[in-house]
Amino acid sequence: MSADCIFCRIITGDVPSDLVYTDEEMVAFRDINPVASTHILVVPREHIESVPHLQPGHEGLVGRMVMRARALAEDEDLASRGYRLVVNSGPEGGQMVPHLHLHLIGGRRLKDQMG
Ligand code: DGP
Repeated sequence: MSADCIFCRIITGDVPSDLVYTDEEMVAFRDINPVASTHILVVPREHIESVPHLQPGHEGLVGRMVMRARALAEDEDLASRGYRLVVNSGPEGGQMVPHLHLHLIGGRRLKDQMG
């Protein structure tokens, strides 16, 4: 928990969000600035800043975040249509919120955006 972190404040409920999933180790909520009809963020409860801050022992968490994104994509009827999972990391990776998160984006044909 980091008091000045917007995602930590969403996790504690201090800041409202459109939650779509919650369990003991992660939450998922709709992005405030969606870029497609489905844009969900899968966020660990633990305040991990970014990919370089992952430690040995986080492998299972990261795997379960991906599997949760897959389940949410199924809930959103995206499994056969396709979707994108994105992790931005650090300033040059386009990360705006320094709390690790996985974007699930889908519902339209996405452009090639490899930089
Ligand atoms: P990134 O650039 O990968 O760090 O993406 C951060 C995303 O977080 C961005 O798409 C907008 C979203 N976001 C930022 N603040 C809030 C908030 O207060 N609520 C919600 N639901 N999303 C937020």
